[in-house]
Amino acid sequence: MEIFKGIKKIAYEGAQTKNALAFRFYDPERVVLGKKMSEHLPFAMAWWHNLCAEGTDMFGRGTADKSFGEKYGTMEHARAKVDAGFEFMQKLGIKYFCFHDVDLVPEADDIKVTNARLDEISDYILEKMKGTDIKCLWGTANMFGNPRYMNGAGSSNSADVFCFAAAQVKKALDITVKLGGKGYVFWGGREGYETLLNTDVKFELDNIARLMHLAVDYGRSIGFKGDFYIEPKPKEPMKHQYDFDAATAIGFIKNYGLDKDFKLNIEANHATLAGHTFEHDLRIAAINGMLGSIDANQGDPHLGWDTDEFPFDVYTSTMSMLEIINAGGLTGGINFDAKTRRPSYTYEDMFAAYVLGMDTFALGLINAEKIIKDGRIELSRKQRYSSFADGIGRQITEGKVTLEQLSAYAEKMGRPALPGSGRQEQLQEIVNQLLFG
Ligand code: XUL
Ligand code: CO
Repeated sequence: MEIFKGIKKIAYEGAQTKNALAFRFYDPERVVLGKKMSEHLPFAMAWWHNLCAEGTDMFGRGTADKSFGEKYGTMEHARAKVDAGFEFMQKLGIKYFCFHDVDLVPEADDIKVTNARLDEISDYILEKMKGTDIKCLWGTANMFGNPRYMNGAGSSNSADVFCFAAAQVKKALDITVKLGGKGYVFWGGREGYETLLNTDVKFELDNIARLMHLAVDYGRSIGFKGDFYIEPKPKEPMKHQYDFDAATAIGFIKNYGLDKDFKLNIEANHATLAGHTFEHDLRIAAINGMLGSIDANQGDPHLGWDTDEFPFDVYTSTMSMLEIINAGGLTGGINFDAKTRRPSYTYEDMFAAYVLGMDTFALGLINAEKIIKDGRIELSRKQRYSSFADGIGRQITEGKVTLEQLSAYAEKMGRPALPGSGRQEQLQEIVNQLLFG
C-alpha cells in the first residue's frame, strides 16, 4: 500500500526546473572525477528523524504525523515505519539507512520482549531489502534516552546500568550484522559529566573503553567485518561530553588500543558545536586514517545547540566534499542526521528536505571537482611549504638535523625573511570565481 500518495519517484530535472520534488543537481549517473555521483555520495536515511520524530520541542508537542496509519507504540506501527522508510528511500533513490534499536520498535519493560520485537522487525526489514539495492549503513543502540542512562551508559556509576547498556549493544550489533550493516556507531550522548565534584573522569573513560572492547570482541565473533565508529560531540545533552571532537576521540581511540577497529562518524553540527568547521573535523579524521562516515546536517550560527538542519550551505558542502575526495572517499556513507523544521510537517516537506540535502551535497561535489581540476588552490598550498622541499627544510623533514645544528644555522642566517603571504583573500576569490564565474 502506498503511503506517500501523490509523490512520485524523484527525478533529476536539471538546474532550471521549478518542480519542488525534483533534483536540480543530484544526477546519480553523472560522472564526476571518474566516478558516478551516486558512488561519491552514498546517501542514507536516518530512521529516527525521518520516520519517528514529529517535531516535538521543549515548548510544544509534535506537529508532524508519523503514525503512518497505525497506533503509536505497536508493532503494526513499527512495520508501517518500515514500509514508509522503504517507499521513501526508493522514491528518492537512497541506498542506505541508519537506525537506533528503539527507532525500530517500541521498548518494552522487559528487555527479552524488546529483543524479540527487534528480531521480528529485522526479519521484516530483511524481507523488504530483498529485490532492492537498499542496505544498512550502520546501526546503534540508543543509550541516552531512557532515564536509566541519566549518568551515561559505559560511563555510568551503576554497574547494573553498564550491564544493561552492554545488552543493548549486543542486540544492536546482532541486528546490524543480520542486516549486513557496514558500520556500528557509538554516539556517547550521555558519556560525559555535569560536575567534577561527583565524577571520576578516569574511571568513566576506562569503563567506556571496556564497553567498546567488549563490543569489538563480540562483533568480530559474530562475523562483523565493518568499522566501529565514535561520533564526536562536545556537549548536549551533557554539559561536557568525553568525545568532544575528532581530535579528542582519536586520542581516546589510540590511548585505549581501539584503533584497529574504530574510525569516526563526523557530524557537521557536532563539529560546529565544538567550535570547528565541519571540514576541520573531516581533515583531522582523514589525516589520522579515521574518516569513516559522516552525519550530514548543519547548525545555526545564531543558536548554540544541535539544530540538525538539512544541509543548505553550499560553501560548507563544497569544502567538505573537497576533504572527502582528497581523503580518497568515505568507507561509510552520508547519513542525513537532520530533521525538518517544526512548521515543515507535511509528507512533501520530508521529501523536499532530502532533495535539498542531496542537492546541496551534489553541488558540493560539482564544486569540489572544479576546484581540483583548476588546481590553483592546491598548487598555492604546496608552494606555501616549498622551503621544506630542499636545503635545511628538507633536512628537517628527513630528521637529519639536531637542535644544535638548527641553532647554528639560525645564528649564521641572522633574521629570517617573513614566511610569505598566506594569500587568503586571493584564494577565496578563486573559490568564488570557480563557483559563480
Ligand atoms: C545526536 C546524534 C545521534 C547519533 C546517533 O546528536 O547525532 O543521533 O547520530 O546516536
Ligand atoms: Co548524528
